[in-house]
Amino acid sequence: MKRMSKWAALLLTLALVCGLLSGLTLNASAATVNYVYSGSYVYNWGTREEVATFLSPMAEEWYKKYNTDYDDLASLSGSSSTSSVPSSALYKELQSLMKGAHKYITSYKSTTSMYKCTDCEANGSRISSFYSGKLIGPSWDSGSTWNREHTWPNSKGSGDAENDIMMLRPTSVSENSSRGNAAYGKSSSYYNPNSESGGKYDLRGDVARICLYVYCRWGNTSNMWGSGGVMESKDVLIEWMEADPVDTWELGRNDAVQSITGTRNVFVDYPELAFILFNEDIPKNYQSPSGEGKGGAGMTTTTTTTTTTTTTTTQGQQGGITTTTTTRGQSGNTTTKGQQGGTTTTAEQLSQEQVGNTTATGGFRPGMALDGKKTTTTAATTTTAASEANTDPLSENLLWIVLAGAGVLLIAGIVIIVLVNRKKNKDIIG
Ligand SMILES: [Ca+2]
Repeated sequence: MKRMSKWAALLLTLALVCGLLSGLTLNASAATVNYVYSGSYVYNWGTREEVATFLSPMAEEWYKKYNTDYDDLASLSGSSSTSSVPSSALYKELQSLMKGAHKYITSYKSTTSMYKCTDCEANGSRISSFYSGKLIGPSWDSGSTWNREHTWPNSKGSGDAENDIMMLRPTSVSENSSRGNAAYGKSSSYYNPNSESGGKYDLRGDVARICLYVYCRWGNTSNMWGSGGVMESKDVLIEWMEADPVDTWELGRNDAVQSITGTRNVFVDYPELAFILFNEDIPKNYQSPSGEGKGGAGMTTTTTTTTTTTTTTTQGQQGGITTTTTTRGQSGNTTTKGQQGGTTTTAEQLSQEQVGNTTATGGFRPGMALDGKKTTTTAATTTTAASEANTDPLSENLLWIVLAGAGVLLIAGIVIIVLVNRKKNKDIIG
């Protein structure tokens, strides 16, 4: 009996060690984004042409805040007929989500001082011209060297969207004029958005996702297609969405725009929804910020994520700028959806911030709960360049194998102890 008790103790110890190792593995798979702020505005932390294979912490919090996620949205129907898409359930839900979250609408004038946050690269001090990537600004020179490109031209009914910084992009004067008001497309007489960078950058998916944003958010459905619209055809849009996946620069810009206006371009976070909206198959092994293998027929996953936030520290990297590191961790079968369900919320209003000559409010910071308190605070962090890591599916599988093993060992230990005690009691009675 003594020997059996020793075995039980050994098994329990093994289970505890396995559990500890699992915890270490969990931390090792976490991805981080170091958010750098100018007032309440977040700098674009991304890099052009670096494919985004994870959702940013700000995005994760945003979807939690609006009590929705990819699965909710992907369960809604679109339509294979472009004329019917605007009346589809998915279109209506996307419009409601992006419009409802749009708390602050930028003025045309104010955008010039915001591009140093939204269109810089990796927290840099210069603006990256949209089509060419040429460095411009960041100071506004009244349009002599750079100006604002209406990716959805005014002449095509941009209307209220005219001042929306999501759509309005900074460009050098020359590339702005070479596009003119032409619709984007492959055929002659259409504008190829890659023509300015000499093949260095692929902007096809970028422009497709911006057009989809205006199409849904602002309801501009009558000027979407053909040479009189902004996109040659649905087929070209779908082809470009597949050929040019979201890069971290687009994702970082989505965070930056959210910090200004409160809303996001859902097609940047979940580009798969564009395929569903038009009843098209999601390409197999499609790379996207969801990072969860959503693409391809029959691919399913139950993995969800949780977000923890580390402390805020000021390093003066860009003079008075605050840096917050947010860690994105994988969390097994737990679900965070609906955590804040049923609560009535309003967008967190931060104090008024000066950016250039413009005053603006809006947005919320990563790690902030809806009541403005930090959700979780852990160890302090230092300021480093923006970085991220993709979760390796193999290490995730190993993690769950280890966790399952630990669980089996733990249960086995408990059973042995119970059996030993029962036998002990019988011996005493006997
Ligand atoms: Ca691109």
